[in-house]
Amino acid sequence: MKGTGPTIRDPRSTIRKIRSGDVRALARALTEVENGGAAAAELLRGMFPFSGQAWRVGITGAPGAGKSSLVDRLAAELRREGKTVGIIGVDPTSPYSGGAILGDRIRMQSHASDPGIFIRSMATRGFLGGVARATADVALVLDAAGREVVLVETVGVGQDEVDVVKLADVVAVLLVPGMGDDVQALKAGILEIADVLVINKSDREGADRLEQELRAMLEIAHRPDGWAPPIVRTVATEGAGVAELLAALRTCRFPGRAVSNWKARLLEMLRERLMERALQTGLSNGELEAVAAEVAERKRDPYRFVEEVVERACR
Ligand SMILES: Nc1nc2c(ncn2[C@@H]2O[C@H](COP(=O)(O)OP(=O)(O)O)[C@@H](O)[C@H]2O)c(=O)[nH]1
Ligand SMILES: [Mg+2]
Repeated sequence: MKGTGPTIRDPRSTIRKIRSGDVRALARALTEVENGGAAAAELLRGMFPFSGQAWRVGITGAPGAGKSSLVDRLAAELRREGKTVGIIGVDPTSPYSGGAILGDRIRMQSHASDPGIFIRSMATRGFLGGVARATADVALVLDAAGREVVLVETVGVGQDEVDVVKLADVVAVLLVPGMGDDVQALKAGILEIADVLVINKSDREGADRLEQELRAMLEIAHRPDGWAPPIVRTVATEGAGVAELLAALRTCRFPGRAVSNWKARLLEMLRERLMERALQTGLSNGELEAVAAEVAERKRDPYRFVEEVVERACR
């Protein structure tokens, strides 16, 4: 990933430009941050004091559930309110071609000429610290750039996706009618992250049944914080239910979440940084191979070795 696009020579002037609304500077900074380029750390440190203002909304669900369509409608609704919007698309199933997911680009092109909406599609491979780290950093820059709402679209409910949406202040999980037994299978995963449950494609048959299943699920399974996720029906393609969804999202306030999210993120940042240090100072690629061979033959103690590397890295 490294080496794509021009590098940033003067992070401080870039930050000034971003703060004054320069979207080209913003785009360049995001690339630098995404790729973990040379100026990334300084950019992030410089942007951090301006962050903490945006409302960050995560939208997740299976491929084809209608996330992009819904994000598109949510963005339009927010624009009507006069809010500035940043959109981050994290979608490993969509082909990534030159900075935008093709389908999303087409679906969202209604906003193409509106500077109040800034869309960023992320690649999902090749990040040093993982997609979650890159997405969180991109969201932070959009936040500090003055975007009032940041919408994050991510596929699925696997661990990676959970990590990605964890950066959000509120998370909507999209379900579609006709998934039947899948609700049972998804139960644990859904409840872990859903602040609002969305039945999209509710123009299709089976919306009533899905809602009944979800209500039954919510009656037996409770979140540790006692929050019962509201259920909202939408037809993203027509914009139906979008205002209701926005209202439901706005009822979600979780006072402890910022702290628990930062705790997870700090640990992740530390892990990444310590690993980097260990690789720089204590452990070359060749050495790892050699040591692994010795350990496999019981000629070397792996526990002692790890201690030594950590000591060297932290000196
Ligand atoms: N019938 C119906 N189709 C929808 C609805 N929302 C999205 N779609 C369609 O479902 C397909 C996938 O939508 P998309 O937004 O790309 O889903 P994503 O993969 O979750 O981002 C597209 O063909 C949409 O037009 C809906 O509410 N009703
Ligand atoms: Mg999509």
